[in-house]
Amino acid sequence: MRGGDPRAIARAISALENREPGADRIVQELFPYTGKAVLIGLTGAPGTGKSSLANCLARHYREQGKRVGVLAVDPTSPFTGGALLGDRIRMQQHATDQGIYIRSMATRGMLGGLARATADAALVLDAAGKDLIFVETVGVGQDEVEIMRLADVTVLLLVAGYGDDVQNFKAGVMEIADIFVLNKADRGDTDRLENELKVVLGLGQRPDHWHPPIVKTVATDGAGVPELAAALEDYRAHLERVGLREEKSTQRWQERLVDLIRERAVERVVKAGLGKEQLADYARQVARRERDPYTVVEELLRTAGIAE
Ligand SMILES: Nc1nc2c(ncn2[C@@H]2O[C@H](COP(=O)(O)OP(=O)(O)O)[C@@H](O)[C@H]2O)c(=O)[nH]1
Ligand SMILES: [Mg+2]
Repeated sequence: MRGGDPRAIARAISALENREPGADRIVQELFPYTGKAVLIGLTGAPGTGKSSLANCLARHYREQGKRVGVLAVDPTSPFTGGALLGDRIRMQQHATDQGIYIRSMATRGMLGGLARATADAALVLDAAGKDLIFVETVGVGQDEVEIMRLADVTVLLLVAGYGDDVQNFKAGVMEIADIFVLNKADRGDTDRLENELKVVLGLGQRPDHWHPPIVKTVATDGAGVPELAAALEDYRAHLERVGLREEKSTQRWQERLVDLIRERAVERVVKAGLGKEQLADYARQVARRERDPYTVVEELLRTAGIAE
């Protein structure tokens, strides 16, 4: 896997995704080899061109001899979503190149865990020597927000005339993305969108003093991709310069540790016998005021051996 063998990478990611017995050991053993890759989140509404842009970026960085991973997080089923079929066709041009690894992450089951699975997959790709890892996700929903928090840098794609106007996320727009991409610059009124965005961005100041740049791209022919790569490098250099890289990473791990504790606790309670029906029974008892929720939770934790 560390040599970049795609089949070994796929096996490791699947084992972690499915929480196969012994999967913990994979992370324990590969972890010392991680921390080198830069994780780049590509987010934006469906159809804004995230997959097309990931494809362009992958090509751009492969030409520079960098190794690239792409994780596509698609909430739609991999078997029904047209987008994924399109992704596969677009990505097929890289099919014979071992320096690039592409994987789509499916939605998880009852306990969620999509964000955790994606984070684990990124660790695998990091240990496998990828220099850059792109994570594509539509920016809505709990999972997606969690996934975007994993990224070292977040790129938000906007398309002129798509209705997802700048006005919609006026508040906090500075924090949403580190770099704004106005894709499909070959059509639509991109200049107007750029001006609107500039006005909104001009109103605020980020705590890290970064001024998010706006890059225009055409992901179908690669226009603007070198400029986007330069912006990514600028941001990385900025974090290094102001000494924020480690601080941000610590912050991220703080959140992930809490997520993992929560996930493991739920998992143990389920393993100790809390199925869907039992959960419904407990809920009914609480709803009828036969029992209070805290006593129920303490009892469940005790059964799972977590509480005394
Ligand atoms: N005209 C034009 N079409 C684009 C551009 N980027 C992507 N597309 C098209 O938009 C559609 C959606 O792109 P896709 O990359 O699948 O978007 P995603 O859902 O965000 O991953 C596809 O048909 C692309 O060929 C662009 O810059 N200009
Ligand atoms: Mg896509």
